[in-house]
Amino acid sequence: MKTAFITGATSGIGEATAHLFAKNKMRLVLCGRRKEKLEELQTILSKQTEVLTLQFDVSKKTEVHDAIATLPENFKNIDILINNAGNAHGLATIQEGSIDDWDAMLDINVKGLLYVTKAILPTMIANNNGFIVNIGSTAGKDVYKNGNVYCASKFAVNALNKSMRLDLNEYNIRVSAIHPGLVETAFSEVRFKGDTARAKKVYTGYKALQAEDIADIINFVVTRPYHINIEDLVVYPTAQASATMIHKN
Ligand code: 8X3
Repeated sequence: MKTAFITGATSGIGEATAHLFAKNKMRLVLCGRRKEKLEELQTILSKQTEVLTLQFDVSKKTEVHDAIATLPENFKNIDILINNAGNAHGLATIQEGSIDDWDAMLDINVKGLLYVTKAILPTMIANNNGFIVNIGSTAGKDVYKNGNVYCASKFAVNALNKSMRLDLNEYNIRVSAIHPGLVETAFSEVRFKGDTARAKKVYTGYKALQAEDIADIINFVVTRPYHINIEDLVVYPTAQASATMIHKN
């Protein structure tokens, strides 16, 4: 039985991936900030597989380190790390953007991914086995107006995905990224700070990707034979041709 460790498991792509992995009988370590949501997932998914939940904030390095240090023997040997936790905060020009929003995005999307990876790697290296899947974004491939720091954080994920693979090559560790375009999750509600009407507009007039679509692709990537390492996959909804071109009805 493979053990998968998922950050940001309490919503969106992370939650959908947890459900699919449970169905496929992977042992799960589910991480997030919301205790009640983690408990709810544990109750549901424990019916299908072994589940451990860890409550911490990826952007707090001590919390990350301490939480991962508590992993019991049967959950310690992580085969698959899904670096999924990430958010957008605000959508504004550089001159108008909020420094607090910038800090949050860089702390969660970049530093958080690094803290978690650093804490998990010693076991993967010792085992000479492991798979890290970084959830980036099409915003890490192309910039768009007002995207500035969010795009920069996802360009950093893209760079880290490539460089981790170089550093970990000699340890037989696979490193992949998935870069989704518009996925209909709580993403835009967080970006627009609870403005649900504005968030909803992002996903109307066309069929956006669903969290389950990306979970399915993650599952495809991690279930290839071990000699196959997909560098990355860029995934758009059919109606989206680029970061800024979306055909809406
Ligand atoms: C999510 C896609 O287009 O909002 O990362 O940047 S986008």
